[in-house]
Amino acid sequence: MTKNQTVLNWVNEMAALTQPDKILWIDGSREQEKMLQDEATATGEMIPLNPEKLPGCYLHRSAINDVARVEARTFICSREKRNAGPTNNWWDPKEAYAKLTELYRGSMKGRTMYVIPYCMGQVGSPFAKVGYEITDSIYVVLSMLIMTRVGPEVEDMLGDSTDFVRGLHAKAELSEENRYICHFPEDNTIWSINSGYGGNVLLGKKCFALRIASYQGWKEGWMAEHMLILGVEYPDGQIKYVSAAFPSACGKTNLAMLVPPEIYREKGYKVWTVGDDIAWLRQGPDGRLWAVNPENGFFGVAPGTNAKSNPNALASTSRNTIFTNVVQNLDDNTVWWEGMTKTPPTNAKNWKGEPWDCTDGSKGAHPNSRFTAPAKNCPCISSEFENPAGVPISAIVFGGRRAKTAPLVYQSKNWANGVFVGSVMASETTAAATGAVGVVRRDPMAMLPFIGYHVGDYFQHWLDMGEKLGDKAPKIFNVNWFRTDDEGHFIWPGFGDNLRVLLWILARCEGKVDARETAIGYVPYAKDIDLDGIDVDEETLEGLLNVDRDLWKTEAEGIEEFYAKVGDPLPKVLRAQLDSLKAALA
Ligand code: GTP
Ligand code: SPV
Ligand code: MN
Repeated sequence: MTKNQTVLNWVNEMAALTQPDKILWIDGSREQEKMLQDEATATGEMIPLNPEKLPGCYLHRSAINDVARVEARTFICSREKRNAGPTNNWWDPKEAYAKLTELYRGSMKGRTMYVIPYCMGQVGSPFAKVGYEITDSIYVVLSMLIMTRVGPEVEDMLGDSTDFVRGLHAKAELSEENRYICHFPEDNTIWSINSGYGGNVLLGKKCFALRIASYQGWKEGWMAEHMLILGVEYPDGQIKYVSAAFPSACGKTNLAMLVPPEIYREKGYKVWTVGDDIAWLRQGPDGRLWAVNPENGFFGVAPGTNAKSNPNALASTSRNTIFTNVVQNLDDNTVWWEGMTKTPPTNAKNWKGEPWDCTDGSKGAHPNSRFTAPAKNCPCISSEFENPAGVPISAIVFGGRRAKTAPLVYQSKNWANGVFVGSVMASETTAAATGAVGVVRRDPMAMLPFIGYHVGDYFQHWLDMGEKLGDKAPKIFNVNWFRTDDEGHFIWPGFGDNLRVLLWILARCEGKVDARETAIGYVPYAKDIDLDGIDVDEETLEGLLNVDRDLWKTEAEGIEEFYAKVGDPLPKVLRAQLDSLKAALA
């Protein structure tokens, strides 16, 4: 247990409020983890899986009304309303604290309060930051042990500093009406109540590493982004790093763990995973942009993950993994989800724990069912994963799910134009958050639900970072793996074949390949994307690269509307970018 008086005072204060029977300080030891696994097994909160086939693995079922992030109940409680901006729900911090205080009061009676000291980033790294999460959920403790770095070294790193994020989580009654995920950026504080699921409660993840950290990065001159980080290794051994921002359930984990197509593997190409969801980026001593993955595990989407689409993710889940809301195969006590194999198990329970055999057409696993797997399980984890200095970024890639409009890939004209491209991203919504699925919405930099301050200030911060980086700034691109044909089928094969696009991107960064200038930016010549070994002909590729003037005119109207919503704080530079786009389309 820490000697840090600020931590101790805060924990005492939260304990006085929530009134737990016991307080347990989490120390990161295997013994303590085992004790908690056994206790959660005894209560049924965690179901141990087949120890031969899935050693150290557990299944957890969340409450049926609690299966995804709840954006409508997520608040930025800045002192001034203006600072939450038009894309966040704002709540006056005094009112939020008052309301939630009443909800927390006595909520841990009869329960144990766990206090988790954790570090986002490599302990001791200049990027790293300490958080404490108080929770009454063993599931949260066991998940945080996988997703973050926990242990006495974290408390040593903090010393007697007061610079840590204070996270309070209580399951309470899991009531939907009283579910609140509140962020107090000016107080380094997160209060979450009445949920037990994923991004609502693993407070190191979206709440700290994106919402609070984006605010800290703005104040301190660095960036917290919803980005994967990967390294492409060339046959000569050289490795180039790319970070990519796609909205939730739009392919970050898959791209981060990409397996090169066979003909590339034979030549010696490899892809290494540094991170699959979050990147913290700052200018390094050499003037370039460097990135670390602040997480220590993957909280990945289960459905669709299989030995062909993402063998590395599947391998990552082979041991010491928690599965949430997937199918339990009762024949051998393993797990299953849609898209894992062709044939569902016949003797099984669905994600709700009901007998299930798929004959009624219902889904066995929830569409947002997930695995929580240690990063070190990943066969393609980068040798730089633990490097406290991070990796230098050559290219930043934005992308989303667009059935039409966005071409397979294009390059922005310069940093400011790249910030424009990121700021006007749009994507179809997915099951990762509650609400309608498949609706196109603006999702700037894939950060719409994660920016902890005013979106206009956030855009300005991106522009300022570009000024600082100057000619050492990464090049900015946009990709879309999700264009569909008239029958609604994806045209581009995606997954491993996305390497073909990454190689064009990296070739552009080194000035090794030409491109065609269009109204929206530089688009590849079809001949420059290698189609060897796939079932896509050059004509189809031309189609995928097409920039449709009419669709883009409609797009420009959508951007206009979104920018109007951003209001006055919208940087003039971006307004000018929109005007030149319109002029180029006219
Ligand atoms: P979060 O963890 O929610 O942030 O999601 P993510 O961005 O990591 O998405 P993930 O890689 O888990 O992919 C989500 C879904 O998109 C899965 O069903 C994948 O099978 C599908 N997907 C990923 N990459 C591709 C691709 O290149 N093409 C197609 N068609 N689908 C893809
Ligand atoms: C996402 O929704 O982008 C996720 C899952 O990565 S969650 O942790 O629930 O936010
Ligand atoms: Mn995510």
